[in-house]
Amino acid sequence: MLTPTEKIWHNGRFIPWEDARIHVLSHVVSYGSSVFEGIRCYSTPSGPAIFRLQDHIRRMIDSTRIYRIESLGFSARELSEAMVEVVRVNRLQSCYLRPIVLRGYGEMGVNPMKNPVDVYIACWEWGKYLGDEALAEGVDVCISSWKRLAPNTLPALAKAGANYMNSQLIKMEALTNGYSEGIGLDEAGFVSEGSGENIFVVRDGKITTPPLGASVLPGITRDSVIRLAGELGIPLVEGLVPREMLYIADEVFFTGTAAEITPIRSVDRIKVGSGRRGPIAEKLQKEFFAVINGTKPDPYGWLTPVGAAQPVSVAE
Ligand code: PPE
Repeated sequence: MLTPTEKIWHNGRFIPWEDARIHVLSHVVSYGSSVFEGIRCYSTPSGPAIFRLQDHIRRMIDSTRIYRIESLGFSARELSEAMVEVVRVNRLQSCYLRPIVLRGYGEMGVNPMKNPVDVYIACWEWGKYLGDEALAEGVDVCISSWKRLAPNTLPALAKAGANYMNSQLIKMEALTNGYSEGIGLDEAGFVSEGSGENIFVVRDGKITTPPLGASVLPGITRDSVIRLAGELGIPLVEGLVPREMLYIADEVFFTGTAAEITPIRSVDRIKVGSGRRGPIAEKLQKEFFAVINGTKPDPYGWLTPVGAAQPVSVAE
């Protein structure tokens, strides 16, 4: 169960956790009209630090643009300060941040343009997404019978609430059938991504990840792993991945804010490689965790220290 924190940021003010409520006839409830982000804040020796904050804010603003939300009423800088402040006022060392932009209460009907746009930012402590053992042991996954969003239906580059109805179908089916996670194929039948993770495949020392055109979310962790692989001299391409490549790969792993870098040890009960975390996933994890835990200097500028930002107005 979710453990509440004290405060949630709403349109520029802090409100008590339990007061962050919406009316049942808010546009978002009937029509799924929200965009959101998921961001991790890590505990480092110099205090809490938010991972790739500016990149998450940029993607959130991209999502609002796709859905014709013209203004949030807050600049990227103000949003960034608000996120830092949310962590600070809740006095957390490490947490998960969930900014949500939603079409609120006012008119009913599909047209959202007259409804107010509300911005919330919450945070809470969130442990390991796919179980405590997942990062070291790997997870068992299946190919979903549900495909991902087809191009030009629901835009996959937007992180919109409605997209997660598709993710829920994939996830529920996987769990019902005894797997930890499901992988969606794209409209053409190529590998797309997990219900809440991007995917990477390794064969003969070379990494492939599906391109953005394969109905994937442009993951921030995906981008981080692409960068880390470059730094570590591991060849990586963005390219179409046929389903059966998962069965003959040496390694397969997921990336995501919640899942971080999670090895996959079997797909459809076919063992991936040796059936355990492979050396490339382990190498990437090591580098990734060294940076995010602050045990190694952050050469990428990925961490925003929570201690260093200026406070925004805090109303009780
Ligand atoms: N694809 C999907 C569909 C997705 O939801 C996520 C994040 C990713 C890829 C990875 O993106 P990124 O986090 O930027 O590396 N999924 C978020 C939501 C998880 C949830 O259950 O809620 C997350 O990992 O925070």
